[in-house]
Amino acid sequence: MTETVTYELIDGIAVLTIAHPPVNATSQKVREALKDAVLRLNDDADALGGILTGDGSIFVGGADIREFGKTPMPPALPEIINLIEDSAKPIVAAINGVALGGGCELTLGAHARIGTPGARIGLPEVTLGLIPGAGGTQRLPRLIEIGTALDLITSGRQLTAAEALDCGLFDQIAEPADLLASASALARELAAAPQTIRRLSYLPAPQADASVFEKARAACRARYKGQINQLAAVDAVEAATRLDREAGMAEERRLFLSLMSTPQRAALIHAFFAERKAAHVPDIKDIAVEPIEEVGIIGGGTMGAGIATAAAMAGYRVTLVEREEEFAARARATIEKNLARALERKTLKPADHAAILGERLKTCVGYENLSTADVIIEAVFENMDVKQEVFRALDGIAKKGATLATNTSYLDVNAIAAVTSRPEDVIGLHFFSPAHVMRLLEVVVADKTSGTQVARAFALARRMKKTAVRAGVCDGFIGNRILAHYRLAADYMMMDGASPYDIDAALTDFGFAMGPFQVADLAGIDIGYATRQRRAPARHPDERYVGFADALYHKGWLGQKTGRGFYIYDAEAPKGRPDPEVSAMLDGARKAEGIAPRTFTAEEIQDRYMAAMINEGARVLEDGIAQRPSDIDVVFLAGYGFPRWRGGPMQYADEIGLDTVLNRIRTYAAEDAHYWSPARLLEKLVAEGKTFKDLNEASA
Ligand code: 3H9
Repeated sequence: MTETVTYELIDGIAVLTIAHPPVNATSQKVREALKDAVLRLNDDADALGGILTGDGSIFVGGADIREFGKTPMPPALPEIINLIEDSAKPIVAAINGVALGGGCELTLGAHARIGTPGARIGLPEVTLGLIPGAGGTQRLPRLIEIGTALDLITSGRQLTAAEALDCGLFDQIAEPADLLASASALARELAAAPQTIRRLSYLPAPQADASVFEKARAACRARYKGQINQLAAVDAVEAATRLDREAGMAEERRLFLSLMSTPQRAALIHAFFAERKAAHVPDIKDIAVEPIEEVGIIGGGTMGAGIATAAAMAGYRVTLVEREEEFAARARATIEKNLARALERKTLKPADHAAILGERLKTCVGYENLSTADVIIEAVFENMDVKQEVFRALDGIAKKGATLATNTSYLDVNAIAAVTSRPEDVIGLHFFSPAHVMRLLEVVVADKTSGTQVARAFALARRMKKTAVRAGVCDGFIGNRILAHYRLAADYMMMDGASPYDIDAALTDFGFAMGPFQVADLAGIDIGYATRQRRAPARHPDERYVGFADALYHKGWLGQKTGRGFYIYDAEAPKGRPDPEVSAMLDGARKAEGIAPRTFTAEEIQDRYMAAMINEGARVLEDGIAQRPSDIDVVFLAGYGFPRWRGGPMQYADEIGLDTVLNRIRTYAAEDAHYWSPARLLEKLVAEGKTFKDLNEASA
């Protein structure tokens, strides 16, 4: 036996502890060692039974995801779990922390389950494009109510210990200090009455009629549009009701292995690792960060109040400063509303809610209230003069070493830093609205920002449960810069003959949460107008300008907030319906420009939109604005509604082939050589036969 699973006999009970940092994943070494340990338990004349537990704060984080896609190495996890289940001596799972995926399946192979109050359990395989592949779909519905099992397996939702006890997944809950003793007592009880040992996969097949599965399939189709593996999960659970033990297990394995080779599996696992890699910023890895306790926020609009909500929920003391008492009161009311919703959704505990409203949150007037803050985040009007004025004032009152952050979404952070005497402390923290809900945070590192401040920003993000991505300074940083570019592709297609409604439909079919014209209406036609006005002086003379939305702006059709934009919003269609008047205006605009409209298939719309996104993504890399292609993917997954099961734009580019993307760009360049000029990096990668994945792997 190797050291990945230790074997210790305590009072006649063998404690098998999986010790394989960081998450005790069931890698080949662990499977091998578990096999040895279970065989040893059964050979050990002094052992009455066994306990299976995890070392550290995690039970088992699942199968080793890094092994997926490689040649399988025996012994397979299902074999080990069968061995545990078939063990003549009882084995109790002592769940000391999270038990996920294969970890949960290991506990289902055991003969009883005891968890600590902080333990969580679930089968998150669907979030990785898979289904449970080590008996989870066959054993869980034999243990708990089949509807609950279906829900857990198709959603990947994790249960708290209390929920697990409630539904019968846990037999007991024990405090961490008592966990092994309780498990040992239970193992002894089972050893004394072997006829009471439940071997889940041998229990009678669970019963459910076909309508249960049809309903589950319909719900999955609606909720996980485009994804295939949730449907396979339903098939696997249904197999448990229809087939005998061996055939059910074989069907689960077949479905699991067939999903293993799909692009969706590759994309979702790429997304998992990409999110974790985004936190790897080489220049800050050795910097220790002093604890952050107080966060100051300037500006109490939707954004400032959202940031304040998120910071307060993360446990920080928060001081929000407004210009006038009335605005401060309004900001407090917004925060209170946000917190009430969090309470309702159980993402905030009543005690924390009370603490925030009682002492952790202060809304007031006057910058002097920020003199003790460790981090100050400015969220005022998006205008350089206004922001510079705020930073001049902050420079005078902020304590030494405080982080001075701007929440600008595109302005030059260097120019903001330049008005202070401490540019090394100035950084961009670009939150996305609503800031207490959206996961993405772009950490914008200006020329003089110190490593300490970057490290503090990542620490803050971690505590606020944000997905932070390092970005460099340019107009729009990573996300908004790329968005500004591919948004034009949609405008060009619209002017050349595609209706905004067909474009939106093609892109939501691709998997985007919303199409670009739906987004324009949601954000406000006035916002897009202001952006075009701001960019006008810097516009390249060869850039094709589409002023159609300007006409909507001048009519006062500002989108959802006025009930009319590209779409009409009324009682009949609260989510919007096509506007024949907009279509007629478009016909007129095309005629005025002498454009003979042509048709675009949904596929061409998707191809052009994606080619534009990937091309600008490559330029962002070329300019050093993003550290690696996977960081761009993370930005789009966490902040721009990109379908996770496609992995992000750069992963998608690899999937369809960079040469395909480049060929498309070159073809489109015949009609607009300026817009469709290929990124040098894309040309270089194609010439060298490389992919974005190669760049990801090469990056630290
Ligand atoms: C499965 O089980 C299939 C079976 O049904 C059938 C098999 C036949 N493997 O998240 P963290 C790495 S599918 C390999 O920052 P935390 C992670 O990349 C699996 N590596 O920690 C990171 O590395 P790095 C189903 C893994 O404490 C480091 O560990 N299971 C795995 O915030 C720390 O990770 C899941 O889907 C893994 N399974 O959270 C659970 N997991 O430092 C996936 C993590 O180099 N894992 N790593 O960046 C998680 O949800 C979280 O990692 C967990 C810990 C909650 C466990």
